[in-house]
Amino acid sequence: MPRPPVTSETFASPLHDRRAAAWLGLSLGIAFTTCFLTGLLSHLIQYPPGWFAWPARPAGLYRITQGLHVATGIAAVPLLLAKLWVVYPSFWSWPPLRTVTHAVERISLVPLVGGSLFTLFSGVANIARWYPWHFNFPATHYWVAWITIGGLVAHIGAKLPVSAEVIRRRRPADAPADVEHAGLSRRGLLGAAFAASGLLTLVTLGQTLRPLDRLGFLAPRRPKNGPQGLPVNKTATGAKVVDAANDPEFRLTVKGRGVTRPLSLTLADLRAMPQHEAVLPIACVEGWSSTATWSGVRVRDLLELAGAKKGSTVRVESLQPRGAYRASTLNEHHAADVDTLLALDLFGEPLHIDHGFPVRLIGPNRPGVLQTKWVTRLVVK
Ligand SMILES: Nc1nc2c(c(=O)[nH]1)N[C@H]1C(S)=C(S)[C@@H](COP(=O)(O)O)O[C@H]1N2
Ligand SMILES: [Mo]
Repeated sequence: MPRPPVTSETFASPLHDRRAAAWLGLSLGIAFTTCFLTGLLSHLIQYPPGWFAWPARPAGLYRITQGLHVATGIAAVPLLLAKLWVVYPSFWSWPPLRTVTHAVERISLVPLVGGSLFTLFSGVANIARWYPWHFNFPATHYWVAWITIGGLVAHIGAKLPVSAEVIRRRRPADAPADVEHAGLSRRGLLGAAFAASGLLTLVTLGQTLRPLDRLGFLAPRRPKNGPQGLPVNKTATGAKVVDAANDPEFRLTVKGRGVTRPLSLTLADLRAMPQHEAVLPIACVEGWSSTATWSGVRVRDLLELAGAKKGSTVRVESLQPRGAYRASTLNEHHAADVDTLLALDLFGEPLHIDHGFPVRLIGPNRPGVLQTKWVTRLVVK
């Protein structure tokens, strides 16, 4: 085979070295695994298979797991870029495929590198609410994550012995000292990658950690921006519910196979029922979260009034005519929880229309997308 003009030996920088690759690889492995597992959990909660029922307690658990998902994804961006820069000479290694193991290892780089770039880019774009694509984000992000993790498992299998050896060993005495080379040293590169990673994470975490709020200048949602001191993702105008929400004929109905006494209640009827207060966060899948004091009617009280059986699940439907988030389901734990409310008030005042006036669902330990606004119907299964 003729030798190509560019091979791995063309790149002689000491930065492209195995120690840097191993340390970056270890950090990326931890970040990706955490990001994948928390993402998988979020997917299970939103599209639960029969064997899975996400508990209602602890109330703030999803806020933590999803905060971790977004934080580890963001932290991985500078690490991945540094890692690709460190290892790109080996993409030109010659001959391209030496043995079967070498072939498997190299082919697994296609899903690994392609998948990593795709999931990180689409995730960050989603947080920034920028959708430069036409595919369904959650489904594509989810499936590409599996492909990426497949590539990662193969890659770790291939590289673990070498990397573990490199990391365990101290720097050999005869290794070329960094200072001999002009430009960025290997330590400098590693330091810069880790610093960028930490800083990016810190300035984005302001969207979920109140003490970091003032640092959160990269966070698109801040805990206190928005009407009634709470961020809004979908406005009433955007959801096309303004007229229906302000209609004096508004009714909340409770119906379905699981109900013996169907209900149709006015806003005044709801206000006349026992009111309960709960301090609960909105924890958006995009990573921002914010705690608020809500009050309204317990879903379990309504179910009891309607004669629903214990352990019922409930579909909560919005006035919103269209859209993926116009309805959500309460599993038996969420439907029965004392803090799962159809809220009428936020911080002691009637809900702002962008927060779901006249009635919204709020419950413990639920992703923001499942806290349905402008609720008009409960369908008991
Ligand atoms: N009907 C309806 N409810 C909805 C949504 C929606 O698009 N339509 N968006 C959800 C999302 S993604 C989040 S994070 C929360 C945001 O609640 P907030 O606007 O009151 O802060 O509402 C949820 N409820
Ligand atoms: Mo959300």
